[in-house]
Amino acid sequence: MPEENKQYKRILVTSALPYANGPIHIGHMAGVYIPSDTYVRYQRLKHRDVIHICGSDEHGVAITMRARKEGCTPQDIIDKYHELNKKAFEDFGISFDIYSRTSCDTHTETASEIFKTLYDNGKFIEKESEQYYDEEAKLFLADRYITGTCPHCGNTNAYGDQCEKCGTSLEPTDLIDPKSAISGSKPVLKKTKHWYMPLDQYQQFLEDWILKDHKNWKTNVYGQCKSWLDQGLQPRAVSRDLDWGIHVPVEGGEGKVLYVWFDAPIGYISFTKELTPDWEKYWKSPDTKLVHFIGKDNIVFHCIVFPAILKAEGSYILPDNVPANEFLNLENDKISTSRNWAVWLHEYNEAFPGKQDVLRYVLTANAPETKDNDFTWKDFQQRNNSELVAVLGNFVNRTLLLTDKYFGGIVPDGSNLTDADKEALSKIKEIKDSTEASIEQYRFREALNNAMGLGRLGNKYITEQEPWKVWKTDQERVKAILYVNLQITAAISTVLEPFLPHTTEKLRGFLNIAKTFEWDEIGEKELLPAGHKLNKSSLLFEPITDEVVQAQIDKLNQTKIDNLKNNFKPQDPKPEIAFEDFEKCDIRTATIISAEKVKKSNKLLKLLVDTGIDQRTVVSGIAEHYNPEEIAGRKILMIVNLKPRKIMGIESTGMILSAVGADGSLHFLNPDAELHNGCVIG
Ligand code: B3M
Ligand code: ZN
Repeated sequence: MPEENKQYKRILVTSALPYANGPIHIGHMAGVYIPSDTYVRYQRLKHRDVIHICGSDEHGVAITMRARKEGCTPQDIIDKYHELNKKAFEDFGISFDIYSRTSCDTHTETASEIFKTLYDNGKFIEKESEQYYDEEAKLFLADRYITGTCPHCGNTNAYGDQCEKCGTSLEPTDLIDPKSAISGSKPVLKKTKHWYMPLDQYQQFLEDWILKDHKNWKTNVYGQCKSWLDQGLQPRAVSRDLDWGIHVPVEGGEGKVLYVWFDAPIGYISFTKELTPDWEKYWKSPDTKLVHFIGKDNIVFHCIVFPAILKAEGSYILPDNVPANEFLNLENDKISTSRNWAVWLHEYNEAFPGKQDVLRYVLTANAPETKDNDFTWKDFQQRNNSELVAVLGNFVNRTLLLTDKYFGGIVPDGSNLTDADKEALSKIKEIKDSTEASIEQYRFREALNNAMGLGRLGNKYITEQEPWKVWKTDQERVKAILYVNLQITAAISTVLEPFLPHTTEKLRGFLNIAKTFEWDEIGEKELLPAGHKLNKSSLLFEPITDEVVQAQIDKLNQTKIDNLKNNFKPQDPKPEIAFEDFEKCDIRTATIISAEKVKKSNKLLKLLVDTGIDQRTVVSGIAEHYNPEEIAGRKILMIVNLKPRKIMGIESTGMILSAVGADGSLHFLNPDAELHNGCVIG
């Protein structure tokens, strides 16, 4: 292990447990699961004792809310999404050593045991507080089950923990006219007892452990921890008045469950128990390196709350690193499960069979490692076509095809190497070492770019050496050239395995090698000896067409329209007017005679309209909704007595009436019978 890791004998890697209340999307993959899988695959190549733990997080209000929304039970929800997500990860090639679920018995026992140990050792404080209670449904209300008016912006659909309109975080008692989302009744405040983790008592320990001993953590993680610590830690409830979750295993715990963020991280321990009888070797030995892969919204739970719980329990190790990523956006908009604004992993697997590595590549190359980043389908296509196909795939394909064509697929003799050949070969070690260093520091974007240096090296070398030309005059020389290319190709089949596991497996098949090369031997010794027989090869990557990408963009645009339609709320009515005010408006039936675009404007059309009274010019903001060639002859309604206005230098003498749909589309209005132009609308 590199210098800073020398004291560790094994590595315990955990990936955040996805809530089993919805599918996995590309934000989860970029933030957590691709980096963690890349890291673990590399550690396996180094023959380290490493295990990768994950599973479904199946408690918490998010699941009961989804069940209510879908009209089924929480058990139905977790069964559905646990299986869906487990399969999506498998199909994508995320190589967990175990993917379990927090509804399993081992977890219930483990979480209960840890809670009971802390309770028996007096580590909790017990406090009584007032919570909203629904007397009709006979249950206490979790924050998200209380709605009311936001005191800051007047939004009448604010939740007990947050107003999603103005973003203010709220306490349930802040809401005006609170209502139960269960029964609709007005909830009452009722006393209830809960157990609290006194995080304030671990302030000094956490300051020393994080701020002094872990200055090497990523700045986004270190910074968030510091701001939490600077604010001063407060006691945090570790139980809830809910019926879905792990029941509180102590006296007075009836009708109460463990807070989901108390139980979920303990899932890492429970699942390790399920994986191996040697679980304590991983969780209780100081020569284990524990690494939590998570998204930034989970930093406080993995760096402050869970370590405090384990510190209080006293027998577990704490994480060596928590390399949390920031968030990934989609086409410049926040990924959102509730708005269905996402690329779902299981749908990607279906739409792009055999192209899992393309998404792995793009989400690593574009990973939000230090700041939020954006995924676009155009970038997906561009990186596939200009990096995977044009560089890596092109180099490997030319090497293998030429070896087959000139030497019958046998690795040629590499004894007569020139300085240029030796120079190229010497770069392999440099590239492998830089890839290793970046992975060890959790810099996967940089590591991938370093590893892709092998493709760039090979492409540059083969283009400079031009074996297809040299073959005409010096076939001996071509042996050395292709020998060098094959050594670079062999290195690719291992150094890129952590990033592109499906592709490198396919490549090893072409090279006719049963397994990866020894990581530490790459760049140090010959990988493919002269005389080795290659198999027939095919393309590693195919170009992605505009049509394929447009279909995905159209799908997202349709989602946007569906969201607008499903969440349509009419504008508030305008202030009241007298009938006489309306009577001043002279509205007539009319017909558009001709239409043309207004120069330098993409919104305006210049129309010639027959109002039955006269023919007149009207400038109208309908260019994004109607094609000028298609609307001549269209019947419309028009206000004919508005004062003329100059718009883009054109005098406009009237206004067409139209309705804007929920999806922003614009529609002319016209009567339900054929009428002359000039009929009065009243
Ligand atoms: N279920 C994921 C989330 O906050 C949460 C992670 C638990 S890891 C122990 O979306
Ligand atoms: Zn608000």
